[in-house]
Amino acid sequence: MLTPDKQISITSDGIKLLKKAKEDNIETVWDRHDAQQPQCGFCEMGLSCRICIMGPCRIDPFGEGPQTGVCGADADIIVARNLCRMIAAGAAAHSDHGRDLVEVLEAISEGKAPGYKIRDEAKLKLLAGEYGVETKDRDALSIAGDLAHSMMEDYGMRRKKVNLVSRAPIQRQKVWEKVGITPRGIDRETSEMMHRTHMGVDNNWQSLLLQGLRNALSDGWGGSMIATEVSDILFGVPSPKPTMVNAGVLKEDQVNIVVHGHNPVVSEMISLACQSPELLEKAKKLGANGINIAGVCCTGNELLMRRGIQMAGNHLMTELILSTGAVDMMIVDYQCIMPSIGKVASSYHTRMISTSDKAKFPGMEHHEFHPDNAQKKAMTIVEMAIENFANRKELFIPVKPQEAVGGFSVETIINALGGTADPLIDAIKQGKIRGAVGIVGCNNPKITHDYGHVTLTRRLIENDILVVDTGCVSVANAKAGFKVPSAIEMAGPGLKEICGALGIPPVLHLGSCVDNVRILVLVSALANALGVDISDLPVAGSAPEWYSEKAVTIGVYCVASGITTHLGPMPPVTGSKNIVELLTSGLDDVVGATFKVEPDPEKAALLIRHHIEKKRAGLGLDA
Ligand code: SF4
Ligand code: MSK
Repeated sequence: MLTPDKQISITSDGIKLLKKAKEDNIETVWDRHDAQQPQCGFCEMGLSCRICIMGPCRIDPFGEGPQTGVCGADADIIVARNLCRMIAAGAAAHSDHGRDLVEVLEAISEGKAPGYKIRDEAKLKLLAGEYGVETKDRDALSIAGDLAHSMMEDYGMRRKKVNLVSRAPIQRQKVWEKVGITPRGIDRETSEMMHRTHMGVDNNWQSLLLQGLRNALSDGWGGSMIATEVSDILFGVPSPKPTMVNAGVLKEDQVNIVVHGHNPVVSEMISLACQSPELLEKAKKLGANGINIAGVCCTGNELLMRRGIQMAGNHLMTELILSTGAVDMMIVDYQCIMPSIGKVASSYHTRMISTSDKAKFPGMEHHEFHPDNAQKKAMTIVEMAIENFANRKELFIPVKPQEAVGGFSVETIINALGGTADPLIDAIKQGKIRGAVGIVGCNNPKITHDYGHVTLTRRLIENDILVVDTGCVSVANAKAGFKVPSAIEMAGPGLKEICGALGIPPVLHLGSCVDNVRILVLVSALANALGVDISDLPVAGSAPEWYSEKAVTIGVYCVASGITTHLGPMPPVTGSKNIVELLTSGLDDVVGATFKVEPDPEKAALLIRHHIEKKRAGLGLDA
């Protein structure tokens, strides 16, 4: 039986729209989750294997049935291989997103990407310097071409290590060298991970997992970092901008276009087309008072960070938003787009558009975007959305929008602090800020929507812990009202004083899922300023409602970078006691950080606070 609505979401728009969806006979993610019960216990424990067709095989967790697969793999090997393949898939997704941006950078340099341009030359030159590309007396386009080619090499096998690894504190780089997990090439590590997990290759669970760490690092300090940095070069470094969040950002009197997915290459062009005087005029002629672009998931976060575009919702809101009947068009690129949404949209007037050559969906019209045609395509598609405005039927926009501020890049945070990290470090030293936590990741129908994110965030800021967030958490926290300067009233006295003096909220929106690398850059700056390793800092990561393979990779690169990370849902590893022990305690001796799994956010807050206080004591801060 379906869980009662009040347990499905803590958000008012979520609850009201779910009721509306039910009235409209819409099947949602919660219905399908319910229909799947009971879910496979072997899979939940990581004990099923379908890597080859001598199987599929299962290990009996009670020790009565088979203890090895047909090939002889035991529980440790099977659990390790399954986890490592999740890491490889997550790394592939984020890093391929990075590759698409590098290809746009190259196309711009060749004059083959009309409408795209280098928006931040300073950042272009900074990255060029890091990649050893000559900048003196050279124009931006030729620098961009050389930088793109140099980044492409990072994806391959010519380098000894991925270039941006040098951004990590030297102590951390030494840890990776000692353990043998310095990433050598972005695609290389993913490819080697898939190779090692083929039947009959690496059958040592420890060395498999070490390659898992190296693979995740190739994403965090490689593909994802490239994605974020090239996005900043092409679309600008984010800076704080006011915005609005929740389903109330949809407008009754305007054409509503919702962008969904991750890569700003498409959504930025759509956003520009929405400002075209010609299209605005057409919208007016057809009875609309404007063109309203809103986001869901991370492509929305990319636009929010740089343009202040409003966010209609996060992962579990993507079906419900359609049941407003107010979305004239949803445009998707890739990742986290449920294959159900084309069917949901078919109950309303919404036109659904897919845009990526690598992501097609049932019930969607496919209009493929490439760097050379994106500008024109965006105009055509937005025009189609305008024409669809007249086909609306009944609307249900259930709430008023909530104000928020987004756009906190590392550069912005350092600027807000007066040009150096010193004021933040001083506040941490004085104990006014006890530490900082990055809360990241998704929603999951196994957990009350947004409850994990909001509860944990509330408890941390109450206890003087600064929170930075990304991805779907950032929307949950904005909807909860944590992202306006007056939210300092919900913070403890020290955090309230510091954020109040700086005029910033106690919860800072750092961007999309790939932007978790901004957290790596920030903690590296703090560690370098204090002359310590990242693992010495009073910081932690958390993914209270994660669901995706990308989230696994993010968690693993955070831990491998020295950031102890809390997970709400348990990953599928409980079939191996050895692996559970390694992930939750043994990794401390290897990389100075571990995972902590705790589904209850109240208890998780205590665990994280305890960890932060332990790190403070280690630095002698409260002696
Ligand atoms: Fe079974 Fe081994 Fe094949 Fe996995 S790799 S399906 S455990 S035989
Ligand atoms: S969109 S990976 S549900 S955060 Fe980045 Fe949200 Fe998680 Fe997708």
